[in-house]
Amino acid sequence: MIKKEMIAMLLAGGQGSRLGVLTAKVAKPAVAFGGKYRIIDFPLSNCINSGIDTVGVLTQYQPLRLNAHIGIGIPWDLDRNIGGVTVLPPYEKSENTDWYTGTANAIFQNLEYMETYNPDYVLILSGDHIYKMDYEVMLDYHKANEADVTIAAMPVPIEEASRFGVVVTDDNNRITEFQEKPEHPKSNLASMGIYIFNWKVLKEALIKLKDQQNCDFGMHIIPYCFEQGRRIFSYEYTGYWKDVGTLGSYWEANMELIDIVPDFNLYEEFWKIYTKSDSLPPQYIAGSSVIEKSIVGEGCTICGEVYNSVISPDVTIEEGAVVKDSIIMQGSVIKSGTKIDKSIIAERTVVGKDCEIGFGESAPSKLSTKIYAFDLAVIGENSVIPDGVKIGKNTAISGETDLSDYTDGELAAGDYIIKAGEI
Ligand code: ADQ
Ligand code: ADP
Repeated sequence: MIKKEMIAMLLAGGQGSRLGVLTAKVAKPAVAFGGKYRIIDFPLSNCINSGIDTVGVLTQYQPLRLNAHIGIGIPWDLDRNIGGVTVLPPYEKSENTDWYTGTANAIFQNLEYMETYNPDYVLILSGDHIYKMDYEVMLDYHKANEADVTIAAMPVPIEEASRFGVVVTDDNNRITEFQEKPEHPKSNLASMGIYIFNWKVLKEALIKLKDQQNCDFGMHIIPYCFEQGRRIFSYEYTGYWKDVGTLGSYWEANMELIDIVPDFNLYEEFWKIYTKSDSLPPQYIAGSSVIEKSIVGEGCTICGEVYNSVISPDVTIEEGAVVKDSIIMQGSVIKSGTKIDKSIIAERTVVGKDCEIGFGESAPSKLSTKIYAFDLAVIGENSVIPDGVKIGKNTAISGETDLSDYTDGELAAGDYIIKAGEI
């Protein structure tokens, strides 16, 4: 194999349980985003835009859609014989066929893969963040500091800092302390979960901690590197970065795309976001339609009204339907007379005629308030919502639920349905 200066390892196996019904059937990195993309497109595009041509993608939870999406990496120009993108599921190795137990354990189980490229540096990435970053600039910074480890970090509101790894730095940006999701954060500089390691340092740490249960970067590898007195630096980033980890942040990040001057711009020529997309006919906008401030994907047929919304490809919105402040994913059909407000409708869902989704007072939620307390109505993929059904705010319908003859009480635990006429 050809030697590579830096390879990337993209962690894409987490469940993303906080996205609720959206990740019931797919891994979080494969969730649709921005009308055309899937979340993993952002780190993958960053890699290719940064000149990194060798990327291992570590999958685990519900990998099918992710595998189908990545394929052999053609959209990202990663379909090469040397390097390119390699999907690394836990069960496809000759030995050590265990499931990945933690992020660092997942990387450890792929030592051989990394070894083949004999890299000087390994870049560790998360598959579930929306941002643009030139990793080459981060590498230059890493080299200039003669660092062993560089952690990308950004300031966050202090009250949110305990969701993250938190770094404390000296005047030279050398990290003097690292706290993983601390109850009482000592700083508001949050680790973005993006690390550059000198390969030798990473390898030594992974082997040393190989018997550590659930070996994790934030919990174990970084603290171990401190113990060893390694030079660990913070690379401060101040651009747009979003861990779309909750339904609220996922919805917000989508909505931010349709601002007139979006904080996160999908239209920049010099930093393209690549994705695999189906070959679809052009969108058709009928005379009866009204569309305001929205993203509308290819292959859509819009006959109704759409305001402030992100509409993925191949969606049909029939005449008399009104969609507002919502995300409608690929292949869904919204039938005539239906009104949808502040909702997320996952892929290939059919919402029948004269439904009302996302209206009324907040439902007394039987769902985890941590996940659903955003006043959003969320419908999982492949659902069939019969004519005339009303589904209130703070409500989730799990995917593939055929509600055509539902009666109250027949739904899976945690779902909350408001029957027609109940609001
Ligand atoms: P978390 O956000 O908790 O913290 P974590 O659950 O460690 O992130 O997952 C990181 C990435 O690895 C995700 O993309 C996830 O999908 C993937 N992943 C998780 N388990 C995996 C497994 N077993 N196999 C393959 N992939 C897996 C981390 C850091 C914090 C930092 C935040 C920033 O630990 O210090 O602040 O990221 O978001
Ligand atoms: P997710 O990133 O969606 O939470 P996981 O299911 O892998 O994906 O969970 C990662 C970690 O984040 C878990 O330890 C979980 O307990 C924790 N977590 C869950 N909800 C929240 C939240 N609202 N804020 C911070 N951390 C959370």
